[in-house]
Amino acid sequence: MSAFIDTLLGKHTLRTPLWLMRQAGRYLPEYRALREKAGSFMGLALTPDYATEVTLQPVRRFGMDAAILFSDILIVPYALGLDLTFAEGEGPRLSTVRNLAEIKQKLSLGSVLEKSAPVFAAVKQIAQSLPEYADLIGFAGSPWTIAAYMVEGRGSDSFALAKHWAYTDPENFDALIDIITDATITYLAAQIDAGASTVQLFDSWAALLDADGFRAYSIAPTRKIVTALKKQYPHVPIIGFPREVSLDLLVEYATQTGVDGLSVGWATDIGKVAAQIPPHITLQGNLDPHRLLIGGQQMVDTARRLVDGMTGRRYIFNLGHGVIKETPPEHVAALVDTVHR
Ligand code: 1CP
Repeated sequence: MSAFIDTLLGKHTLRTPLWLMRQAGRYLPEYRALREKAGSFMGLALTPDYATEVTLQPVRRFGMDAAILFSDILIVPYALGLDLTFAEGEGPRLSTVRNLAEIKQKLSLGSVLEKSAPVFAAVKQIAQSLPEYADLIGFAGSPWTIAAYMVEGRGSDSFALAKHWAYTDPENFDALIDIITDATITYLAAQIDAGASTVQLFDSWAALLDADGFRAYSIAPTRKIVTALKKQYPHVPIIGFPREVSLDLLVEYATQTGVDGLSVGWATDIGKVAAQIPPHITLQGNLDPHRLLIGGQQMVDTARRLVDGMTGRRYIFNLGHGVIKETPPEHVAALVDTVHR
Protein backbone atom coordinates (compact mmCIF):
# COMPACT_ATOMS: atom_id res chain seq x y z
CA MET A 1 0.00 0.00 0.00
CA SER A 2 1.23 3.48 -0.82
CA ALA A 3 0.78 6.96 0.62
CA PHE A 4 -1.43 7.83 -2.36
CA ILE A 5 -4.06 5.14 -1.87
CA ASP A 6 -3.79 5.31 1.92
CA THR A 7 -4.71 8.99 1.81
CA LEU A 8 -7.78 8.27 -0.31
CA LEU A 9 -8.78 5.50 2.09
CA GLY A 10 -8.34 7.78 5.10
CA LYS A 11 -5.33 6.02 6.61
CA HIS A 12 -2.49 7.85 8.29
CA THR A 13 0.51 8.46 6.01
CA LEU A 14 4.07 9.57 6.75
CA ARG A 15 4.22 11.95 3.81
CA THR A 16 1.98 14.00 1.57
CA PRO A 17 1.54 11.98 -1.63
CA LEU A 18 2.18 13.74 -4.93
CA TRP A 19 1.56 13.29 -8.62
CA LEU A 20 1.18 15.88 -11.37
CA MET A 21 -1.39 16.17 -14.11
CA ARG A 22 0.41 15.66 -17.46
CA GLN A 23 3.47 14.38 -15.60
CA ALA A 24 4.30 12.33 -18.71
CA GLY A 25 4.74 14.63 -21.67
CA ARG A 26 6.70 16.97 -23.82
CA TYR A 27 8.65 18.70 -21.03
CA LEU A 28 10.63 15.42 -20.66
CA PRO A 29 13.37 14.71 -23.25
CA GLU A 30 12.86 10.95 -22.83
CA TYR A 31 9.16 11.44 -23.72
CA ARG A 32 10.00 13.48 -26.83
CA ALA A 33 12.44 10.77 -27.97
CA LEU A 34 9.86 7.99 -27.71
CA ARG A 35 7.12 10.17 -29.22
CA GLU A 36 9.37 10.66 -32.27
CA LYS A 37 10.04 6.94 -32.51
CA ALA A 38 6.31 6.15 -32.32
CA GLY A 39 5.63 8.66 -35.12
CA SER A 40 2.24 9.82 -33.82
CA PHE A 41 0.41 10.38 -30.58
CA MET A 42 -1.97 7.51 -31.38
CA GLY A 43 1.00 5.24 -32.17
CA LEU A 44 2.44 6.10 -28.77
CA ALA A 45 -0.80 5.74 -26.81
CA LEU A 46 -2.04 2.55 -28.51
CA THR A 47 1.23 0.58 -28.46
CA PRO A 48 1.25 -1.01 -24.99
CA ASP A 49 5.07 -1.15 -24.68
CA TYR A 50 5.37 2.54 -25.55
CA ALA A 51 2.46 3.63 -23.35
CA THR A 52 3.97 1.64 -20.47
CA GLU A 53 7.39 3.20 -20.90
CA VAL A 54 6.06 6.77 -21.13
CA THR A 55 3.84 6.24 -18.06
CA LEU A 56 6.81 5.04 -16.01
CA GLN A 57 9.28 7.74 -17.13
CA PRO A 58 8.30 10.50 -14.65
CA VAL A 59 7.87 8.04 -11.76
CA ARG A 60 11.34 6.68 -12.35
CA ARG A 61 12.91 10.11 -12.71
CA PHE A 62 11.15 11.96 -9.87
CA GLY A 63 9.60 9.34 -7.55
CA MET A 64 5.97 10.45 -7.73
CA ASP A 65 3.53 8.50 -5.52
CA ALA A 66 1.28 7.63 -8.45
CA ALA A 67 1.59 7.04 -12.17
CA ILE A 68 -1.22 8.09 -14.47
CA LEU A 69 -1.88 5.87 -17.44
CA PHE A 70 -0.49 7.46 -20.60
CA SER A 71 -3.49 7.81 -22.88
CA ASP A 72 -5.99 10.52 -23.74
CA ILE A 73 -9.59 11.30 -22.86
CA LEU A 74 -10.46 11.21 -26.58
CA ILE A 75 -9.83 7.46 -26.78
CA VAL A 76 -13.46 6.91 -25.66
CA PRO A 77 -14.98 8.73 -28.68
CA TYR A 78 -12.47 6.87 -30.85
CA ALA A 79 -13.56 3.56 -29.30
CA LEU A 80 -17.20 4.51 -29.89
CA GLY A 81 -16.42 4.80 -33.60
CA LEU A 82 -15.16 8.32 -34.40
CA ASP A 83 -11.98 9.05 -36.35
CA LEU A 84 -9.26 10.61 -34.20
CA THR A 85 -5.91 12.14 -35.16
CA PHE A 86 -3.46 14.40 -33.35
CA ALA A 87 -1.82 16.74 -35.84
CA GLU A 88 1.61 17.91 -34.69
CA GLY A 89 1.28 21.19 -32.81
CA GLU A 90 -2.44 21.52 -33.62
CA GLY A 91 -4.16 19.35 -31.04
CA PRO A 92 -6.79 16.67 -31.65
CA ARG A 93 -9.10 16.34 -34.65
CA LEU A 94 -12.21 14.18 -34.27
CA SER A 95 -15.02 13.35 -36.69
CA THR A 96 -18.21 14.96 -35.37
CA VAL A 97 -21.65 13.96 -34.06
CA ARG A 98 -24.25 16.73 -34.28
CA ASN A 99 -27.74 15.15 -34.20
CA LEU A 100 -29.64 12.01 -33.25
CA ALA A 101 -29.25 10.43 -36.69
CA GLU A 102 -25.47 10.76 -36.40
CA ILE A 103 -25.48 9.28 -32.89
CA LYS A 104 -27.22 6.20 -34.31
CA GLN A 105 -25.13 6.05 -37.46
CA LYS A 106 -21.62 6.77 -36.10
CA LEU A 107 -21.51 5.46 -32.50
CA SER A 108 -21.55 1.91 -31.20
CA LEU A 109 -21.16 0.75 -27.59
CA GLY A 110 -20.32 -2.69 -28.95
CA SER A 111 -16.92 -1.55 -30.28
CA VAL A 112 -15.65 0.14 -27.10
CA LEU A 113 -13.74 -2.73 -25.47
CA GLU A 114 -12.26 -4.03 -28.70
CA LYS A 115 -11.01 -0.68 -29.97
CA SER A 116 -9.52 0.29 -26.60
CA ALA A 117 -7.94 -3.14 -25.94
CA PRO A 118 -4.35 -1.78 -26.24
CA VAL A 119 -5.12 0.61 -23.37
CA PHE A 120 -5.99 -2.28 -21.05
CA ALA A 121 -2.91 -4.20 -22.18
CA ALA A 122 -0.82 -1.15 -21.20
CA VAL A 123 -2.56 -0.87 -17.82
CA LYS A 124 -1.77 -4.51 -17.11
CA GLN A 125 1.90 -4.05 -17.98
CA ILE A 126 2.23 -0.83 -16.00
CA ALA A 127 0.60 -2.33 -12.90
CA GLN A 128 3.15 -5.16 -13.04
CA SER A 129 6.17 -2.89 -13.44
CA LEU A 130 5.44 -0.04 -11.02
CA PRO A 131 7.63 0.39 -7.93
CA GLU A 132 5.87 -0.69 -4.73
CA TYR A 133 5.42 2.84 -3.37
CA ALA A 134 3.47 3.99 -6.44
CA ASP A 135 -0.13 3.44 -7.52
CA LEU A 136 -1.63 3.44 -11.01
CA ILE A 137 -4.37 5.94 -11.80
CA GLY A 138 -6.68 5.09 -14.69
CA PHE A 139 -8.81 7.85 -16.19
CA ALA A 140 -11.46 9.01 -18.60
CA GLY A 141 -12.99 12.32 -19.59
CA SER A 142 -16.34 13.22 -18.08
CA PRO A 143 -19.36 12.95 -20.41
CA TRP A 144 -19.85 16.73 -20.86
CA THR A 145 -16.20 17.35 -21.82
CA ILE A 146 -16.19 14.34 -24.15
CA ALA A 147 -19.49 15.42 -25.74
CA ALA A 148 -18.06 18.91 -26.26
CA TYR A 149 -15.14 17.50 -28.30
CA MET A 150 -17.42 15.09 -30.19
CA VAL A 151 -19.75 17.88 -31.30
CA GLU A 152 -17.01 20.42 -32.05
CA GLY A 153 -14.49 17.98 -33.56
CA ARG A 154 -11.56 19.86 -31.99
CA GLY A 155 -10.54 22.07 -29.07
CA SER A 156 -12.40 25.34 -28.60
CA ASP A 157 -12.56 28.26 -26.14
CA SER A 158 -16.34 28.20 -25.91
CA PHE A 159 -17.55 24.85 -27.33
CA ALA A 160 -20.45 26.90 -28.68
CA LEU A 161 -21.86 24.14 -30.92
CA ALA A 162 -22.10 21.68 -28.02
CA LYS A 163 -23.72 24.27 -25.74
CA HIS A 164 -26.17 25.21 -28.47
CA TRP A 165 -27.24 21.58 -28.86
CA ALA A 166 -27.46 21.04 -25.08
CA TYR A 167 -29.56 24.16 -24.47
CA THR A 168 -31.90 23.92 -27.51
CA ASP A 169 -32.44 20.15 -27.93
CA PRO A 170 -31.84 18.61 -24.48
CA GLU A 171 -33.64 15.36 -25.25
CA ASN A 172 -31.31 14.35 -28.07
CA PHE A 173 -28.27 15.81 -26.33
CA ASP A 174 -29.18 13.55 -23.38
CA ALA A 175 -28.96 10.59 -25.76
CA LEU A 176 -25.37 11.59 -26.57
CA ILE A 177 -24.50 12.05 -22.87
CA ASP A 178 -26.08 8.65 -22.09
CA ILE A 179 -24.06 6.71 -24.63
CA ILE A 180 -20.83 8.40 -23.49
CA THR A 181 -21.73 7.66 -19.85
CA ASP A 182 -22.29 3.97 -20.61
CA ALA A 183 -19.08 3.75 -22.65
CA THR A 184 -17.16 5.42 -19.81
CA ILE A 185 -18.44 2.91 -17.24
CA THR A 186 -17.37 0.00 -19.49
CA TYR A 187 -14.02 1.62 -20.23
CA LEU A 188 -13.14 2.44 -16.61
CA ALA A 189 -14.29 -0.97 -15.35
CA ALA A 190 -11.91 -2.59 -17.84
CA GLN A 191 -9.05 -0.35 -16.63
CA ILE A 192 -9.77 -1.42 -13.04
CA ASP A 193 -9.92 -5.09 -14.09
CA ALA A 194 -6.53 -4.64 -15.77
CA GLY A 195 -4.94 -3.19 -12.62
CA ALA A 196 -5.73 0.51 -12.11
CA SER A 197 -6.13 1.09 -8.37
CA THR A 198 -7.89 4.48 -8.66
CA VAL A 199 -9.66 6.30 -11.48
CA GLN A 200 -9.99 9.99 -12.23
CA LEU A 201 -12.69 11.73 -14.28
CA PHE A 202 -11.53 14.89 -16.07
CA ASP A 203 -14.28 17.46 -16.67
CA SER A 204 -11.94 20.02 -18.19
CA TRP A 205 -14.70 22.18 -19.69
CA ALA A 206 -17.24 21.99 -16.82
CA ALA A 207 -16.94 25.74 -16.16
CA LEU A 208 -18.40 26.56 -19.58
CA LEU A 209 -21.84 25.39 -18.40
CA ASP A 210 -24.35 27.42 -16.37
CA ALA A 211 -25.55 26.00 -13.04
CA ASP A 212 -28.48 24.05 -14.57
CA GLY A 213 -26.27 22.74 -17.36
CA PHE A 214 -23.59 21.71 -14.86
CA ARG A 215 -26.14 19.79 -12.78
CA ALA A 216 -27.58 18.03 -15.84
CA TYR A 217 -24.42 17.27 -17.79
CA SER A 218 -21.66 17.06 -15.19
CA ILE A 219 -23.12 16.12 -11.79
CA ALA A 220 -25.84 13.70 -13.01
CA PRO A 221 -23.69 11.58 -15.39
CA THR A 222 -20.79 11.59 -12.91
CA ARG A 223 -23.13 10.26 -10.22
CA LYS A 224 -24.26 7.54 -12.63
CA ILE A 225 -20.65 6.52 -13.39
CA VAL A 226 -19.65 6.55 -9.71
CA THR A 227 -22.72 4.54 -8.68
CA ALA A 228 -22.12 1.89 -11.35
CA LEU A 229 -18.39 1.55 -10.55
CA LYS A 230 -18.98 1.48 -6.78
CA LYS A 231 -21.42 -1.38 -7.21
CA GLN A 232 -18.74 -3.44 -8.94
CA TYR A 233 -15.64 -2.09 -7.17
CA PRO A 234 -16.63 -0.64 -3.78
CA HIS A 235 -13.01 -0.20 -2.67
CA VAL A 236 -11.61 1.54 -5.76
CA PRO A 237 -11.40 5.30 -5.10
CA ILE A 238 -12.76 7.70 -7.72
CA ILE A 239 -11.46 11.27 -8.10
CA GLY A 240 -13.45 13.96 -9.91
CA PHE A 241 -12.05 17.11 -11.52
CA PRO A 242 -14.72 19.62 -12.56
CA ARG A 243 -12.12 22.18 -13.56
CA GLU A 244 -12.57 25.73 -12.27
CA VAL A 245 -16.29 25.67 -11.54
CA SER A 246 -17.50 28.11 -8.86
CA LEU A 247 -17.07 27.19 -5.19
CA ASP A 248 -20.85 26.62 -4.81
CA LEU A 249 -20.98 24.16 -7.68
CA LEU A 250 -17.77 22.46 -6.58
CA VAL A 251 -19.40 21.77 -3.21
CA GLU A 252 -22.55 20.42 -4.92
CA TYR A 253 -20.42 18.18 -7.12
CA ALA A 254 -18.41 16.88 -4.15
CA THR A 255 -21.46 16.09 -2.07
CA GLN A 256 -23.79 14.77 -4.79
CA THR A 257 -21.68 12.62 -7.11
CA GLY A 258 -20.25 10.15 -4.57
CA VAL A 259 -16.61 10.78 -5.54
CA ASP A 260 -13.92 9.95 -2.97
CA GLY A 261 -11.57 12.67 -4.15
CA LEU A 262 -11.95 16.17 -5.55
CA SER A 263 -9.26 17.77 -7.70
CA VAL A 264 -9.20 21.57 -7.40
CA GLY A 265 -8.00 24.05 -10.06
CA TRP A 266 -5.62 26.87 -9.19
CA ALA A 267 -8.13 29.72 -9.33
CA THR A 268 -10.00 28.42 -6.27
CA ASP A 269 -9.03 28.95 -2.60
CA ILE A 270 -8.59 25.30 -1.55
CA GLY A 271 -8.89 26.29 2.13
CA LYS A 272 -12.46 27.44 1.45
CA VAL A 273 -13.23 24.18 -0.34
CA ALA A 274 -11.85 22.25 2.65
CA ALA A 275 -14.10 24.21 4.99
CA GLN A 276 -17.23 23.36 2.98
CA ILE A 277 -16.96 19.72 2.00
CA PRO A 278 -17.14 16.63 4.24
CA PRO A 279 -13.76 15.52 5.67
CA HIS A 280 -13.96 12.02 4.16
CA ILE A 281 -13.50 13.53 0.69
CA THR A 282 -9.81 13.80 -0.24
CA LEU A 283 -8.72 17.08 -1.80
CA GLN A 284 -6.16 17.20 -4.59
CA GLY A 285 -4.43 20.13 -6.34
CA ASN A 286 -4.13 23.23 -6.63
CA LEU A 287 -0.73 24.73 -7.41
CA ASP A 288 -0.74 27.03 -10.45
CA PRO A 289 1.35 25.21 -13.12
CA HIS A 290 2.97 28.58 -13.91
CA ARG A 291 4.55 28.53 -10.45
CA LEU A 292 6.20 25.24 -11.44
CA LEU A 293 7.23 26.66 -14.82
CA ILE A 294 8.90 29.66 -13.13
CA GLY A 295 10.36 27.62 -10.24
CA GLY A 296 12.58 29.02 -7.46
CA GLN A 297 11.56 30.41 -4.08
CA GLN A 298 8.01 31.47 -5.02
CA MET A 299 7.26 27.86 -6.04
CA VAL A 300 8.79 26.37 -2.89
CA ASP A 301 7.03 28.86 -0.59
CA THR A 302 3.63 28.38 -2.25
CA ALA A 303 3.93 24.58 -2.22
CA ARG A 304 4.89 24.61 1.49
CA ARG A 305 1.97 26.89 2.36
CA LEU A 306 -0.37 24.61 0.46
CA VAL A 307 0.86 21.48 2.26
CA ASP A 308 0.81 23.22 5.68
CA GLY A 309 -2.70 24.54 5.05
CA MET A 310 -3.94 21.00 4.35
CA THR A 311 -2.52 19.55 7.59
CA GLY A 312 -5.07 17.27 9.23
CA ARG A 313 -6.99 16.92 5.99
CA ARG A 314 -6.94 14.10 3.40
CA TYR A 315 -4.83 15.77 0.73
CA ILE A 316 -2.87 14.75 -2.40
CA PHE A 317 -0.46 17.31 -3.78
CA ASN A 318 -0.97 18.18 -7.46
CA LEU A 319 -1.18 21.10 -9.84
CA GLY A 320 -4.39 22.96 -10.64
CA HIS A 321 -4.00 21.80 -14.26
CA GLY A 322 -1.37 20.08 -16.43
CA VAL A 323 2.41 20.59 -16.50
CA ILE A 324 3.24 23.28 -19.11
CA LYS A 325 5.47 21.87 -21.84
CA GLU A 326 8.26 24.47 -21.39
CA THR A 327 8.68 23.48 -17.70
CA PRO A 328 12.31 22.61 -16.84
CA PRO A 329 12.47 19.06 -15.40
CA GLU A 330 14.69 20.37 -12.55
CA HIS A 331 11.76 22.42 -11.29
CA VAL A 332 9.69 19.25 -11.05
CA ALA A 333 12.48 17.55 -9.08
CA ALA A 334 12.63 20.54 -6.70
CA LEU A 335 8.84 20.48 -6.22
CA VAL A 336 8.75 16.76 -5.44
CA ASP A 337 11.57 17.28 -2.95
CA THR A 338 9.76 20.19 -1.26
CA VAL A 339 6.49 18.27 -0.86
CA HIS A 340 8.08 15.02 0.28
CA ARG A 341 10.05 16.72 3.02
O1 1CP B 1 1.90 14.73 -29.04
C1 1CP B 1 1.75 15.09 -27.86
O2 1CP B 1 2.66 14.92 -27.04
C2 1CP B 1 0.43 15.73 -27.57
C3 1CP B 1 0.18 16.23 -26.17
C4 1CP B 1 -0.77 15.33 -25.40
C5 1CP B 1 -0.45 14.54 -24.28
C6 1CP B 1 0.90 14.38 -23.65
C7 1CP B 1 -2.15 15.13 -25.66
C8 1CP B 1 -2.94 15.73 -26.76
N1 1CP B 1 -2.65 14.24 -24.72
C9 1CP B 1 -1.65 13.85 -23.88
C10 1CP B 1 -1.76 12.86 -22.78
C11 1CP B 1 -2.85 13.02 -21.80
N2 1CP B 1 -4.04 13.66 -21.98
C12 1CP B 1 -2.85 12.43 -20.51
C13 1CP B 1 -1.74 11.50 -20.05
C14 1CP B 1 -1.31 11.34 -18.71
C15 1CP B 1 -0.63 12.48 -17.97
O3 1CP B 1 -1.32 13.33 -17.39
O4 1CP B 1 0.61 12.44 -17.87
C16 1CP B 1 -4.06 12.80 -19.90
C17 1CP B 1 -4.53 12.50 -18.48
C18 1CP B 1 -4.80 13.57 -20.83
C19 1CP B 1 -6.15 14.08 -20.60
C20 1CP B 1 -6.72 15.10 -21.53
N3 1CP B 1 -6.62 15.16 -22.91
C21 1CP B 1 -7.57 16.14 -21.12
C22 1CP B 1 -8.05 16.32 -19.68
C23 1CP B 1 -7.08 17.05 -18.83
C24 1CP B 1 -6.83 18.49 -19.22
O5 1CP B 1 -5.74 18.75 -19.71
O6 1CP B 1 -7.74 19.32 -19.04
C25 1CP B 1 -7.94 16.88 -22.26
C26 1CP B 1 -8.85 18.10 -22.32
C27 1CP B 1 -7.34 16.26 -23.39
C28 1CP B 1 -7.50 16.61 -24.82
C29 1CP B 1 -6.20 16.89 -25.48
N4 1CP B 1 -5.28 15.92 -25.78
C30 1CP B 1 -4.15 16.47 -26.33
C31 1CP B 1 -4.36 17.90 -26.38
C32 1CP B 1 -3.38 18.88 -26.92
C33 1CP B 1 -5.63 18.14 -25.81
C34 1CP B 1 -6.30 19.52 -25.64
C35 1CP B 1 -6.98 19.90 -26.89
C36 1CP B 1 -7.71 21.23 -26.87
O7 1CP B 1 -8.73 21.38 -26.16
O8 1CP B 1 -7.28 22.11 -27.61
